[in-house]
Amino acid sequence: MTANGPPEKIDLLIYGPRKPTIDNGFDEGFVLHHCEQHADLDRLAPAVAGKIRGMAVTGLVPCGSAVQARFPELEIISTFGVGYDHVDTGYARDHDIVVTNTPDVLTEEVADVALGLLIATLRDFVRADRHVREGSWATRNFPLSAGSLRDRTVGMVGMGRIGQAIARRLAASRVPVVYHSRRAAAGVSHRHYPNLIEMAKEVDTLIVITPGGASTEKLINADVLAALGPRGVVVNLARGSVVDEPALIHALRSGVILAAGLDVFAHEPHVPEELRALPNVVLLPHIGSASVVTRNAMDQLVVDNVTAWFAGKPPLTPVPETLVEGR
Ligand code: 8YV
Repeated sequence: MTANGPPEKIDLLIYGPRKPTIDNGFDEGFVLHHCEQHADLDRLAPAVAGKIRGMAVTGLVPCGSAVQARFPELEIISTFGVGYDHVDTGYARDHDIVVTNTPDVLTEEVADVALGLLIATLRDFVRADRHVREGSWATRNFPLSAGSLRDRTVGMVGMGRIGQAIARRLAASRVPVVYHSRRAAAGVSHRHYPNLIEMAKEVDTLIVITPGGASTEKLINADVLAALGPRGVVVNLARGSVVDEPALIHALRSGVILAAGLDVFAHEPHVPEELRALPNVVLLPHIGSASVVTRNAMDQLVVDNVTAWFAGKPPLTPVPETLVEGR
């Protein structure tokens, strides 16, 4: 409350692509400022930057220490998406900035897409669709697919909430599942491999659903792909950074592995021409969570985290690195 007047409004920066669902989610207690891209931050007047207390990050825009340091009054970064490798949580923690993300509301959606992408890759759905559209079916049957889900063992790389939701779907499809992660996941009965190469040797399919960032950079490298072998299939819904993309392209081209289904890329939205030219890949434009219903739920959670914080309540979904009790 100001000395003699109405309550002071809270200045928020909406950083990333414009989203009406997020803008409209904030009531008149907030003043919204927008920067759609990193370069737009330079256009913010210093007087405005000095007042920003909250940031709603609406996409995978970089939010490192230099970005956060522009806003000395920043208290909360509420980012869209479950992954937050674009946010420097170490800097945030050291400067008492709470970071929130949008877990849970996208879990089942992304798991659905993982299974769909795996089957589309194994059973050649994209080329089969083209076969029908081109009118080729009347003259020749579509060839039998080299791949099938029936004779596979899946090694999950990552067994968090989405990994477990994927594993449930695979179990329902009677596909054996094992997993690699740094530590065994609590309450998960699938076999845990602390060593990724050891797991890759034992399975023929990897589904990558581990957080991005420095600790998982190029985890899926040439050695892992070689261990997976010529029946190998890689499905990646995590971050492009987790896969050594040139090594993957080489492995797909030379028969080191069979095929890949990719929803994420190292330099998305740019996808290398070598990858786009390969027949044994299914390429999606990072749509794991991209349905109207799920994206609306994620937008709402971005808003709800900020609103809770400035109402003096604990944020709903803080990331573990910056866990706080409230203001
Ligand atoms: C979003 C994601 O597509 O949740 C994530 O980590 O990668 C996706 O759901 C991403 O946040 C893009 O804005």
